[in-house]
Amino acid sequence: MLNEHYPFVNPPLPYAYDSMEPFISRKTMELHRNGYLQTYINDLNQVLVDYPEYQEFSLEQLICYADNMPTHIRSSILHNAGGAYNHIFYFSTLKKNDNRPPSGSLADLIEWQFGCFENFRDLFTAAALSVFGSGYAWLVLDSDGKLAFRTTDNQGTLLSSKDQPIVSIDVWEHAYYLQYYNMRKNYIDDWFSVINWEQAEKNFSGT
Ligand code: MN3
Repeated sequence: MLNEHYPFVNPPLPYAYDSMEPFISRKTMELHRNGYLQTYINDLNQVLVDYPEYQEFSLEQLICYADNMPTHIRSSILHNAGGAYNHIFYFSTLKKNDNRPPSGSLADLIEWQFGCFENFRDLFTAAALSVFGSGYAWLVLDSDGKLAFRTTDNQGTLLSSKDQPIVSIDVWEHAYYLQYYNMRKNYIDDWFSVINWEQAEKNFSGT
């Protein structure tokens, strides 16, 4: 994502739209990428048309620099660049995992900190349920080298923190409503079957 700049383009999903069936439906994935993410990208480009001084900025740079921008575009930049950044990250950490827990160094730290995967899963679920309204729940590596759960509201990101994101779950209603209606818990439960643990391990180890 770092080298991308204006005009931003919606990257293709790294898998087919139906790859997460039955846990996340094809229709949900299509609407999510082609509707919601596309709109964030279109709206971000629209704001940047009149600001050539920001057209070489990456999504990360736009988000981190937004506080120094003119006040009338600040919230729009944060919302739309954050929306693009958060969705690309969320989509990148989806892959059917056949309900196999993670392996490798991330799994070792989960076991050391949480005792067992089920305990970790319960706490992650609670974090995702705790988002009031729209937002995301994140598993991160914090600045002390420990795993932690974070939540962000709306299209807020963790870029201004020292946390290193490992995986995220989008808990905006649009991420699940077509399939799960108001039952966020059922969506979260099923999302554990589509966490891309290989990508999580890469994000964890910084490779
Ligand atoms: Mn979303």
